[in-house]
Formats: sequence, structure tokens, C-alpha cells
Amino acid sequence: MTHQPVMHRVYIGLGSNLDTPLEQLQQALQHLAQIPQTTLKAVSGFYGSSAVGPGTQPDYVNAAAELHTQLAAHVLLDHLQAIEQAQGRVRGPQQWSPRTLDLDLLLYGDECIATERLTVPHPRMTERNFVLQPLLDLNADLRMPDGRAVQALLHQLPSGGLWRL
Ligand code: A4P
Ligand code: MG
Repeated sequence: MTHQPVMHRVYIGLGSNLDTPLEQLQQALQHLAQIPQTTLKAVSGFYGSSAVGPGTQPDYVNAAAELHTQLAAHVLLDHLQAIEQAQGRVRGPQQWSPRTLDLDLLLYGDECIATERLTVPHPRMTERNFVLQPLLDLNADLRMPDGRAVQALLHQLPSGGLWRL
């Protein structure tokens, strides 16, 4: 008997606000395309965004990518973190500090995951226009696992601090 591999549709949020952010994202997309058992299907537009976080920080560049993968969510997270490391991410003591590259696993099919290492959907995505707008570029009909439309969630957020590059 042959087993059909299970393919998961996954959305990744990309962000950078250090060391030529646009180039960081372009390099990250090349790395995403090389993850085993995974296909990079589509990439959103690139957006500039005002930093959410402590102190005065450089603006971010944000985007989103759609992957199709056979990897388990935690294995995919291992790959995302390896890419962050390869691109010089230094994890400071403070959350939301500036970074060369942040790769967030936003959605993994319709699954809800809550482990020590991984929370999916990403817990802050619905509060962030710099996450939701790129997702809508990829799929205007996208819904959260609980059925809420991403388009409607974006309409509820303030629209400032985000511009198309
Ligand atoms: N982790 C749990 N769930 C996930 C997930 N779904 N995807 C864990 C990725 N990682 C997940 O992340 C901390 C830990 O979260 C990881 O070890 C992983 O096991 P991190 O990347 O080391 O730390 P962080 O990114 O500083 O913290 P956090 O809380 O993930 O921050 P966010 O929510 O990612 O926010 N402003 C603008 N304009 N644009 C941005 O992109 N990004 C952030 C980071 C803040 N402000 C921003 C932006
Ligand atoms: Mg993060």
C-alpha cells in the first residue's frame, strides 16, 4: 500500500528592521524555497511598517509567504529558526527588539497548536496590519481556523503605519 503524503498549506510572516531589511527578506525567501519537502508557492508584496516595540526603532519591512509542506509544524519551525540564525539573528534579552530577520509561523492549515515552543495561529497576528495585509495579498478569502475572515479582522484595525514598497 502506498501512502499519499499529507500536504499542509502554511503561511509565514517575514519581518526585518536591521541590516538592509529588503535584502534580508529576499535572502530569506531563497532560504524558504530550499526547505526540504516544502514548496514556496507565493510571496506577497513588500511593505514598510512602523515598528511595534520598545524605544525608537528603525521601520520594518514585512511580507508573507505561502508554503506547501509535508513537514510537521515543529520541524518546519526548526527550519525557520535555522534560517533566522543563518542570517545573523541575535536574540537579545528583550522581546520585540530590532532584528535582522523574524520568521513567524502564522497559519498551519486549519490547525491550532499550543505547545511550549509553538503557538499557531500566531498569537499576535490578528492585531497587526503588517501581518494581515500581506496575507490578504496571497489569499483575499483567507480565514482563521475559527472561521473569522482575515479581511474583516483587518478592517477592525487602525490603518496607519503601513505602506506598500
Ligand atoms: N514561537 C511560538 N509560536 C511561534 C510561531 N507561531 N512562530 C516561539 C514562530 N515562533 C513561535 O520568538 C520567541 C519564541 O516564540 C521562539 O523561540 C518560538 O519557539 P522570537 O522570534 O525568538 O522572539 P520575538 O520575535 O522577539 O518575540 P515574539 O513575541 O515572537 O515577537 P513577534 O510577535 O514576532 O513580534 N513591528 C513591525 N512593524 N513589524 C514586525 O514584523 N515584529 C515584532 C516581533 C515586533 N514589532 C514589529 C514586528
Ligand atoms: Mg517572532
